[in-house]
Amino acid sequence: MTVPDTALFHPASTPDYLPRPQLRALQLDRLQTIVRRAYEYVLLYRQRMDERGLKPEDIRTLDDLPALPFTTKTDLRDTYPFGLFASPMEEVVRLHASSGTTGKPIVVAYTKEDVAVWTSVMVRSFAACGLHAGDIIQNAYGYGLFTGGLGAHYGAEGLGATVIPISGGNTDRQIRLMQDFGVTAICSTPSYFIHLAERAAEMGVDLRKLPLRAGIFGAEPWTDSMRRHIEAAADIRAIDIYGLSEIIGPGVAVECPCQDGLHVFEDHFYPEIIDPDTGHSLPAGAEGELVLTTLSKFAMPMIRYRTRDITSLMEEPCACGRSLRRMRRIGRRSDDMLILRGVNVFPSQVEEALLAVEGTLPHYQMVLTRRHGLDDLEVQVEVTPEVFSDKVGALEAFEERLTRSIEHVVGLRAGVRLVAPNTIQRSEGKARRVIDRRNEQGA
Ligand code: DLL
Repeated sequence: MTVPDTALFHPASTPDYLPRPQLRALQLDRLQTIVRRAYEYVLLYRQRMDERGLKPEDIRTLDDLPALPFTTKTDLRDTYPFGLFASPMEEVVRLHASSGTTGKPIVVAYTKEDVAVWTSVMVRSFAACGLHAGDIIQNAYGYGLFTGGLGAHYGAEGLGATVIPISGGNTDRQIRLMQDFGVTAICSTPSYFIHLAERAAEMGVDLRKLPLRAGIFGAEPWTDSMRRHIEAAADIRAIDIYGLSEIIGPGVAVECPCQDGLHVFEDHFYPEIIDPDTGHSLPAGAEGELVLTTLSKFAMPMIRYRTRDITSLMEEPCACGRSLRRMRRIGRRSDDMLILRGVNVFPSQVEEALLAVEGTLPHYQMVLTRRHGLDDLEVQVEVTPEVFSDKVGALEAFEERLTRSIEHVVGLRAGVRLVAPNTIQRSEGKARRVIDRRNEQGA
């Protein structure tokens, strides 16, 4: 496997622009190697393939991939901590872990080569965003077991840019350094950046007047309305980056300057779209669950990993010239879905409905309770100080407008409560949008 020499980095020298037939040949070659490796070294893969009477040599073309069994988060939990490793510990140079919301954490492993691949896809991600040596990148993704911090760090260094490893939190200091060091790009979750922009305004710092020109935002779903809000508040380009620990971390897919879908680094991660209910592959362009296969990861190959993220693949070529297919931005996860009074509700739809009404701020929480055996949703949302200082009657009218907007987008009448500015808890990492109190006593 060749990894681009990042010191001499130029996007044209990467597989970003490979003609599709060449890319597919590379994918097949890597897929066959990885399936062989998984079968040889990982008991779970061997057992699952044996159950289906499959041998690695049965993977003759990329179209044979759907014959292979899926891997799920439960498999990672059940084999905790090291059961899916395909490399001996002597070759594993890094572990990351995610705590998850319930139960056991999951652990992921990297060999030196895996870290090099991760660095290369992050370098390519930053380059696709228009960053280069000379840029000063403030990395506000959390450092530690979360993959965001170190993933972006290695990528920024690999690109030859200057990285400020500040991690999440300590917002006032972030703003001071941003001014003092002339930061040109920031990496963080979109929700943390919104918090930072608000705090900057409170401190009398106008982000629009700073050299900051790009934000590389990911790790949580965010809508186009949120993007517009961020771009206007800071006069920057807000770029979407996607990834997940199980596959590598950030750097699985990223937007190019066209900002119309995220290019998947298909030479390392093979995407498929399936129906989340039946598991069947869906035709090109259809929306469904994203399934990813790592084509080059040694320490912990992932075969047909069910991400739970809902998207679709765009087959048409992109104006930027990259031959890598794009996926539409992830608005939701299949396990995000709430069913309330028979209506399917996703937090991203509620966000869209709220931000469609001028005067609403992108700080909201959905609180679920149960009354007399029936589920109830209350959407708490912050509004601008101008709206909030209005008379009671005006506030009620505003709440009613939001209720109607939600009803229009989601098809459900939910309670809306305007809350004072700065009431909804800010997060340094991923925002928590849903508070489920349905099983609390007395609820
Ligand atoms: O969040 C890796 C990452 C770090 C990505 C920094 C981008 C930037 P996990 O903690 O394992 O890894 O969470 C992965 O987060 O399955 C999606 O549901 C969600 N997610 C990540 N990026 C995006 C995005 C990191 N751009 C899970 N849009 C994924 C929407 C995203 N959801």
